[in-house]
Amino acid sequence: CSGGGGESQGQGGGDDAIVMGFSQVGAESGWRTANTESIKQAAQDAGIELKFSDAQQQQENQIQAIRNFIQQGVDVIAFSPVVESGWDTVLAEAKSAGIPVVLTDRAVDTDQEDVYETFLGSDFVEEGRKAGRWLVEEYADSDDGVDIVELQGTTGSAPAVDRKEGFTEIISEHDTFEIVASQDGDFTRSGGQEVMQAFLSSHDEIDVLYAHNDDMALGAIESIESAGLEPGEDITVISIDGIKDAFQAMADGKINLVVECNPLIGPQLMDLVEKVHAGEDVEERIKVEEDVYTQDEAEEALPNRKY
Ligand code: GZL
Repeated sequence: CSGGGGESQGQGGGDDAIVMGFSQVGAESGWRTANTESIKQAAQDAGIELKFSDAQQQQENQIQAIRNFIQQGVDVIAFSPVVESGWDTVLAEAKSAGIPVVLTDRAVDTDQEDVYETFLGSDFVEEGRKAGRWLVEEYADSDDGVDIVELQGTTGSAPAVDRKEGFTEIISEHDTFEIVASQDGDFTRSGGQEVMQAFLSSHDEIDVLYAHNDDMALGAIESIESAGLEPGEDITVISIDGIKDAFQAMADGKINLVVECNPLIGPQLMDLVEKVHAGEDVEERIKVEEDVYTQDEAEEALPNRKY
């Protein structure tokens, strides 16, 4: 695939360095910040010239960035699509320019064939299942109904769609559980705080909060405490990502479960970019390994957390 890359542009890495364009979703969460740092550090370590663009969670900014990369004739384009749909045209443009594309973190919905080489990212459906399985176990002996509020990630994004799907798949096997409210908090702390505040003012009885990421859970915890309730006690809190602040909140008894979603995929991504650039075959789907952590494991795990 080196044919489509054109001359290497700009400074750094020497004449034969791979030039890679990366369009990042934004800087909306602790997970995203760690993901960006991992990608930048890994590019530097690999001697890859990285052109990096932050889209501030706007799809049109990502599409523009990808077009700029095509214009500049980069060797490889990688990106984390903020939402699943709306990529067909720009992916076709990269393909006709002969520039290979690597998807990271989030997936796209497309019927087009061969418009990207591989997708490196977590299994968000499984992350949702893990959250659901723990909850079913936790409330196995409960005779009462369990009312759940759900803080969804960005509407239309793969993690929001899939984490909802996996969680619902598991809890719907039991009639104990009901999601009484579900709303988009955009993966941010402010979004989580605002939406949880609305949930609390419109629901007298909330047993569980299921947040699609830690930043929304941490924002929601502030609203729960402002309402005079104890997060982790009065309301069971389940979250996904595994950033340090969430582990600290777990150690403080305010979050009950964290499902890990590993952002540190920079080195794997650079290996893939080198293989793709060299025209080597790569697997179509590469999943990221990750765990689940309960409150009693938080204290011990905290010092070893890398993000
Ligand atoms: C998941 C990633 C999500 C994180 C959020 O891989 O796309 O986006 O869970 C981030 O923290 O905003």
